[in-house]
Amino acid sequence: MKSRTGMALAAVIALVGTAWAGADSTNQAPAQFRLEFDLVDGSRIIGVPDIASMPVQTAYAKMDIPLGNISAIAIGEDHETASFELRNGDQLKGVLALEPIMLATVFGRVPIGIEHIRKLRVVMAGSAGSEVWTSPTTGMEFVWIAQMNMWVGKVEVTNGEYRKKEAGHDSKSHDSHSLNGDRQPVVFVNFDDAKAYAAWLSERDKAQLDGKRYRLPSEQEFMTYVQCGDGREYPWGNNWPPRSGQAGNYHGQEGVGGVEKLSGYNDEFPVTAQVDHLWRNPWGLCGVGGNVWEACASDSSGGSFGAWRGASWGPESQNALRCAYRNVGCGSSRNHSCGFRLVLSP
Ligand SMILES: [Ca+2]
Repeated sequence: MKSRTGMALAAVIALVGTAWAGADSTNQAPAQFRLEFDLVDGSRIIGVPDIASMPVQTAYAKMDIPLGNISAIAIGEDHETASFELRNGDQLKGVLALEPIMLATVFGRVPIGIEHIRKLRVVMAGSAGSEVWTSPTTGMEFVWIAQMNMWVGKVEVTNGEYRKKEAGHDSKSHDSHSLNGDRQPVVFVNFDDAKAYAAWLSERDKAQLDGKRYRLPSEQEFMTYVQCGDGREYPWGNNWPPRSGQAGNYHGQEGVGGVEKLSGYNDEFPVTAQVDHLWRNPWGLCGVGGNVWEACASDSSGGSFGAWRGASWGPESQNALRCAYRNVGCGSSRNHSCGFRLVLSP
């Protein structure tokens, strides 16, 4: 523990604007943001950056974009060109003039040069999506949604996680594409199967849950996290059609079969997608729209069926892709496009 004198000295140094290079220098970084880097070698690193904006030269202007306006940046293979996804839905291309970013990580301070970066995402620290709970039994991740005062499953429950309870479960295949991979969402489960799984996992993780339990979300809770607090029409925003790579897994041009496909959209997943590969919404949740219809309860007791929500990878109408659309098909049916996501709450 640092002495009072040390703390006073640090305060003085900070006051006179001198760089403080001691062990606590990470505290000087703009800690309201965290950056998540996907690196060229396949590794991932998370930390607090020492910058508050990104300098970019576009075809028409030189700009300095505050991190708070940025959702993600993909870096081209030339290690220079960058595609920005902004939080308001705008897209921007340009050249990044970037010194290595100093990142305060759990390993200490690490410089990350642009040549190592494939993609980076900006997460607002302390906001939804920045804190994760991991189920000890399954490894399933839940993100803290402060606006809801509860944890929501980051992704849909997968075949691998479901088979920890039902070892023989088979999610089958569709048109010779497997639906049964460990990281694909479990399908051929109904509302009662999902409810039983939540109860089983609550029992298995009980010692760590501190009185909380896993359950199915209510339809109202689903509406809150699919709209991310801004009343959006569709899970990705208000634009129609969605932009490729910036929505979920729907029946795009890559879809199988002769049924009409989403115009101008290609998500590269002909059937269910591995849940980790899906577009992430502003609250840090993947696949809330598309991939599989998710079983929701009528209220937050999680006890009785409300509706299937969020649409799927299969052919759906434009209306069915809206956040508010309720698929009130039978809760006891099992098929290739219906699965579920869990929440964790008191
Ligand atoms: Ca698709």
